[in-house]
Amino acid sequence: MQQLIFATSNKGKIKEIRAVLADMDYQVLSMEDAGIHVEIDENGADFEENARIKAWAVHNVSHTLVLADDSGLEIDHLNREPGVHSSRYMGEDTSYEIKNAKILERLAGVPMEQRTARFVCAIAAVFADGRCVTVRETMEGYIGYEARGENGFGYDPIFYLEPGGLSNGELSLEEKNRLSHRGKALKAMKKELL
Ligand code: ITT
Repeated sequence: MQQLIFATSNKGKIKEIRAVLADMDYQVLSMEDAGIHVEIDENGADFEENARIKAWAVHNVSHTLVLADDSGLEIDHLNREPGVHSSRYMGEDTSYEIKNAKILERLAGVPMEQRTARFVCAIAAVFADGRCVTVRETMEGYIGYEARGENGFGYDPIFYLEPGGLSNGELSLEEKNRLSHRGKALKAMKKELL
């Protein structure tokens, strides 16, 4: 079986990635599995550039097929914050309980039609021969009025596909992968890997 390295240290992402790529003829290794520890400076201007920075940083060490995901949440009422800074928003070590509560507080009193938001996911692949491909997908939805659900990770409990519907934190792994930015980007990337 061929191997690919997915350049992420986010355990929530790797769980979703493994589920979508399960039917492919690839063993998916995290950076930890591959024994690769590189400092990556995610200083790109957008999601695509950051995904490429991560994939190249690992490919330059492994010289094998490497994929990387750069993703985040854009909230229209907050000028698309936290955006590319989603994991750094309020500090990397701040819990998502606190980050999500802060976002709900910043949106207090904002009516539903102005609470639009989207998750964005760019995935870059660098092949063994140095060829590079990037795909990008989004999941459009709303920031709700409360955090709900224990599934998923990060901002999932406050993100709702439809007003009054389930939060991403209430979706099963399969359901989230069917609808999400990452699930859709992975499906697009699968075509590039075939
Ligand atoms: P790696 O760089 O190691 O992959 P990271 O968590 O730092 O891990 P990013 O720089 O791409 O990854 O930041 C993505 C952040 O956006 C992530 O930490 C979450 O806060 C948020 N995010 C992205 N996708 C999400 C999802 O499906 N559900 C909830 N939050 C998500």
